[in-house]
Amino acid sequence: MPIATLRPWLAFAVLLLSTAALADEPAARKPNVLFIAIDDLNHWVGHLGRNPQTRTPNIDRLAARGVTFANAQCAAPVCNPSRAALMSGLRPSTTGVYDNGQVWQPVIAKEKTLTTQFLNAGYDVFGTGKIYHGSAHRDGEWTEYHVPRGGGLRRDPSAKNDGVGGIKFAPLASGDGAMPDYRAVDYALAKLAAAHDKPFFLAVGLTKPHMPWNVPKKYFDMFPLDKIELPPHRDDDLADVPPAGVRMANPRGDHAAIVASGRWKEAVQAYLATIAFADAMVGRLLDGLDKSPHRDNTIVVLWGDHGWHLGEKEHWRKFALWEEAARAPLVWVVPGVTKPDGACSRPVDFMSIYPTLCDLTGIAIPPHVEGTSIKPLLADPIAKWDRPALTTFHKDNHSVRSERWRYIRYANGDEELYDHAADPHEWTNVASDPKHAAIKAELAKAFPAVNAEERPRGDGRPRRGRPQRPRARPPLEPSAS
Ligand SMILES: [Ca+2]
Ligand SMILES: [Ca+2]
Repeated sequence: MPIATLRPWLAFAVLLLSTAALADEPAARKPNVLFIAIDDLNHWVGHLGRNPQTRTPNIDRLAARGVTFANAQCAAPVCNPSRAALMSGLRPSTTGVYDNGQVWQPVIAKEKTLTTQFLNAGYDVFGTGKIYHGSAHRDGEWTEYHVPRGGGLRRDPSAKNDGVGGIKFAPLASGDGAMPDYRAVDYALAKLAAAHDKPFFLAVGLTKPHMPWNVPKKYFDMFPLDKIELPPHRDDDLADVPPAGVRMANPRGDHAAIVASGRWKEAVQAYLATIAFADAMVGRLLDGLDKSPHRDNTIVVLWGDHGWHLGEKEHWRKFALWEEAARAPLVWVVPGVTKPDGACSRPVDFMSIYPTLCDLTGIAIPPHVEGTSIKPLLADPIAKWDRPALTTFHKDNHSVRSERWRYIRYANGDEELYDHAADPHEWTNVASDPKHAAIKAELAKAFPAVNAEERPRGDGRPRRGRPQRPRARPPLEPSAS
């Protein structure tokens, strides 16, 4: 085509592009939201300093752009209730959804969920991967939902075996591109690269570092086994933990098996490797955001759904109310609100995410929402803040975290109190010291007034196909002690 013929087309194309640019960035356009959920990521991220071996350069660079919360606590230390609470604004003690297997859909109306608020406000709401437990997503609460499927993952021949009992780990011969999380990020990158005629809410749920700790071998190679340090722990740590707490620790379960196997350090290596993989996926997302036309008008919030023990208090996994199980990363970058390198030590729990997102985007916070917006802390991380964080695991078992203290009270009345000013690893339970009675009474005010009965496991409908698996753990019932 001769140049002379091209010129009018070029002019037309330029006109189209500039019109699109104008339409894309009107002054009053609401910000987009990039909502990153990371499954089973405890506080082993570099910038929090809890584990100096961990390698999370991408989560750390996100934190350096905004505010990281160093005292962020989950609403429940298990996938399903943590996520159901965060996404609905309703605590486990309100819904009775305390554990995996207790289906949330019958007790959480569509009108109440976070994504419904954004749809109603005119957003396109995209989801991929694991946002709710089991990647559940209901029609009418998302514009589009993408679930990447696994397949083709192969174990590296150097893997000794597949772990110890229920603690599953082994390097993979496959590359990053075979991982379902990689494909979830691919979906998100396409959404970030595209032009949108509405503001968007993009939820990306990474399923690692949840077990099995199977990630490409290069991530294991980042953490040579002979350099691995066990996390700080005391062999006698449970001696001052009351019976209800010892039952949660379950020392004769995973921990006994790991110690007997001699593979504790291998498990630590595998968790670190899996975190490094998840961090690399976060890096891909951030690179995609930075290259996108939405870079300067997108709120980013990153959260882990709960913590993880790797032998501290002779406990493994989540399913407990101590710092290792309750604390998780929470990072916010909010254009026009946060400043770089913000670090907030105020206690917040993940019930804050829903109302904060509403607050930041001009959406009315629905009256059922139990959390509080932390927008004041995003603007000023050392602003005064007198609300503690609350974590619940099964009915009537709660942990309250203030800036200095953790107070746990179990259904049977057993108690633990830890002074983080002197004891960051919660080794010394001072609950029985009379001089702390006033502290306990003050913290106890944060326990919920309502403690709903446990929801039945399953949704009550007859099952097709295989019967449900039995509970992996005994129920936590009040003891007579
Ligand atoms: Ca989880
Ligand atoms: Ca102890």
